Amino acid sequence: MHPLVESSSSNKPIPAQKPAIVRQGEYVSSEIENRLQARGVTIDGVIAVMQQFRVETPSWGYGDSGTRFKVFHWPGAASNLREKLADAAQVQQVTGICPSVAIHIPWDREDDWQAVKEYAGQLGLQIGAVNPNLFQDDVYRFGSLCHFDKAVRQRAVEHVIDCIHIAQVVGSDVISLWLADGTNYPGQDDLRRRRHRLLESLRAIYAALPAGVRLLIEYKFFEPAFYSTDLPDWGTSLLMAQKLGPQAEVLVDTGHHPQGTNIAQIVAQLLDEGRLGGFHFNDRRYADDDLIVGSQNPFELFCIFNEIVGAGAEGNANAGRIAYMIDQSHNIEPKIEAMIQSVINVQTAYVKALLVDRTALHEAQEAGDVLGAYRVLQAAFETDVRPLLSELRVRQGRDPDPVAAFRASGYAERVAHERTASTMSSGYPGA
Ligand code: RM4
Ligand code: MN
Ligand code: MN
Repeated sequence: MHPLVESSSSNKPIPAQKPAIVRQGEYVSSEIENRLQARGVTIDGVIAVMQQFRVETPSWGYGDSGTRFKVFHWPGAASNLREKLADAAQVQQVTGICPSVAIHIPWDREDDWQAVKEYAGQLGLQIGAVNPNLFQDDVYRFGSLCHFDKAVRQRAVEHVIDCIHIAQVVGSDVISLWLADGTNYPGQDDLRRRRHRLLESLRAIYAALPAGVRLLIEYKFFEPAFYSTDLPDWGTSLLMAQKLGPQAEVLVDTGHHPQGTNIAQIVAQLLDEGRLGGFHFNDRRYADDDLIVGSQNPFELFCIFNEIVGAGAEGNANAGRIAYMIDQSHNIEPKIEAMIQSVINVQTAYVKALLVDRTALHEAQEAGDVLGAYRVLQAAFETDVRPLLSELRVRQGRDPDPVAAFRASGYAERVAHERTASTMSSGYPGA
């Protein structure tokens, strides 16, 4: 017998009646509620924590982008910063947790940053992380901050300092640094010398950081360089950050690791060192493809949040100041909807991590109950949190289904019609 079907001891025929239909959402939310209540946690408490959660979206995720083989044009895709901000405002409108937008310079080059700040403000947005491009100019053929030519290094440092100035005007407190620097062949350059140049360049940048502005150092194990990459892993980024000072931290791009890497463990180590600056969320199956975060491996994303929530519960200060950012370039999917879905996936992983019974987990761990501990995580991960997230949105006066709300708004059709005349490029190479 199905466990949810009550057994009847009587042999009397069951009178024909309409079956009591319990809406799935009601059933699951009451199950969550019961489970939380047993631990003295309320739905209101979880929702209050969720209301503080913010995810930053990237300007470059709204423009045309693609692979090195082809950039497919999406009708109405944003082709300048104002359009990207207008699209980001749609994501904020339906999710309520995305009030800031990361920018890439010079993809998002503008003359009047004060005006950009005001325009963003009118849309209910602010500018978030400023990302300097150090890979598109011809002079960067052999690198930027690690280049053997001091003049090139100097130029790259100056570009980052320009970005620091932009950040100050737009009111951003994050500079997010990713380098394409590396070599393609053994012997092409001296690896230790490159490291010394990197440190020297980073020191010049760090010296220009105003108080309160953080420098996030991103790593990626390969691409575009194929023999050596100057910032290939979290350990190298952490070493650099530690040499620079407390305003330098590590940025974890979830798509930038070799297959099989345990990202949750990296996150745990960085939290413990107090140097987890932020995330670039995306997913990938093979190499870095900037797929929708959580689309390929939602359990990995959950495990990452489990480390953060666990550290936060123990008073780890770093857990409370992490910049959660999406870094995706949408190729074949509708860009705004893909961004909304990404935000939902991040939110889902986070709320599931909030549902982990930490006391039970700790007890199982200390008792050597391997399976019991795993089952505590599994119980949270397998919880259908959609009703909880719907409840959160409804309490904020939003539609419970952000993708459906966006589709119903008619925005995509409107911009596809209005923006067709645009000839400007989004800034993405090839677009
Ligand atoms: C890299 C990395 C950086 C992004 C560049 C353009 O793969 O993820 O964050 O800014 O792409
Ligand atoms: Mn990234
Ligand atoms: Mn990337």
